[in-house]
Amino acid sequence: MKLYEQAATVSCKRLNLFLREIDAIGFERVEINVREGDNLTDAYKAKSANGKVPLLELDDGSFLSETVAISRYFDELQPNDLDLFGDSVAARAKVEMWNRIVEIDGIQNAFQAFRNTTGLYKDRENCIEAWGVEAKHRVELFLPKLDKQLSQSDYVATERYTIADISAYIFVVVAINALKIEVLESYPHIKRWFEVVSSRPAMKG
Ligand SMILES: N[C@@H](CCC(=O)N[C@@H](CS)C(=O)NCC(=O)O)C(=O)O
Repeated sequence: MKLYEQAATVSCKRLNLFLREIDAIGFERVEINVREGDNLTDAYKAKSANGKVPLLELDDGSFLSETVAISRYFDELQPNDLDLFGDSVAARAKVEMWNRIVEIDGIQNAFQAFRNTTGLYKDRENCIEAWGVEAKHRVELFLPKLDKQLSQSDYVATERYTIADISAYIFVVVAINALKIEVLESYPHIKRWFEVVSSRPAMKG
């Protein structure tokens, strides 16, 4: 298998947090440069359903896009006892629910805020300042909801660490570093959880 990535990008960091947790093996890494447009070529678009990184090439020559899909593939390929997608019928449903909420209300808005206000990818998309401002506002509306959830639960989806925590960790890092929101100063429950998840060995890779 081959993993096409740009390790420094947020989505690849998110996938790599998952892969390190389960000690994923059996693939080769291919570093590409999305800022320079390596993902915009016809050859890359023919492989990737969304034209982005990460992208996994399977041994049968087919391809998987989307961080969560690739995470799920490795998780089932290499059975482990971490149960990052949940350890019971109810837990799996809650992990799915929270992972989607964090992706849609958190990560997607954070990405749109950053892309539209900085014009980072203006070579390939229309960047609309007002969209970026509104997306940042929606991030600010989502943070108290995440804080409330973490006031009621040790981790984001359940009482155990799951993929929803990896997604939420990445979201909070983008909110702090890219959007300059004072998350840890403003939200005590996010701060408590963030300190716990940041100390996991997989975070140190
Ligand atoms: N929903 C996708 C998002 C992937 C994504 O947005 N990747 C970014 C890097 S963080 C990318 O490839 N950007 C290049 C571009 O948009 O052209 C996933 O989770 O894999």
